[in-house]
Amino acid sequence: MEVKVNNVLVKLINGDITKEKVDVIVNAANAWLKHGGGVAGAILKKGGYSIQKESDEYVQKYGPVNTGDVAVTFAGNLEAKYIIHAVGPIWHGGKNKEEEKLKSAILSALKKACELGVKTIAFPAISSGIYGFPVKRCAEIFKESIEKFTKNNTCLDEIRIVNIDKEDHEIFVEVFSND
Ligand code: AR6
Repeated sequence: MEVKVNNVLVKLINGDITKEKVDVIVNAANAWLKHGGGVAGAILKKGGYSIQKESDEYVQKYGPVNTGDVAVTFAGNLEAKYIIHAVGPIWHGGKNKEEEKLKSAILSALKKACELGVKTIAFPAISSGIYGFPVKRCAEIFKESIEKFTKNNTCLDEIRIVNIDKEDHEIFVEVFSND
């Protein structure tokens, strides 16, 4: 599915994010950039150990990444130029500012992509897997964040949201179809 949000093309894709041909792939990371399962595990498996090595060096130098913030590494063997590691919140029932923190993670990744001077970016549904964030609410927050960001966007041409899970992907399609 494709929609134009302000001046940016937004594509929702059912598939493996590591196969996307984009300038930046966003990782659904944890604070210590220890890439375990889910998207992070897939990125490491295909991108190679250099991504973990660079991540470890980052944490050694700057400390753990705050929830809602991002860190950048190169993308190893992946076709992308960079990985933006975005740390989403763990869902604790919604009373721990999880929504605000997810929005911050998305907006921080978009802003960082502009600083890197890239044109295309692919996001996973940050926090909605191992971190337990409700998928529909996650999709709504993605939509709100992209609408907000693209009002003043002068750098990105295309934003993709890629999910390997068909049902989760369909929830995103439904949310982005509603005005
Ligand atoms: N391509 C696209 N989407 C995927 C893929 C893939 N290869 N694999 C999973 N998904 P998750 P989180 C979807 O768990 O909740 C890791 O251990 C999945 O269906 O990757 O933010 C990290 O190191 C779900 O909708 O991210 C952290 O510790 C979405 O991606 C922790 O998990 C996000 O699922 C982060 O958990």
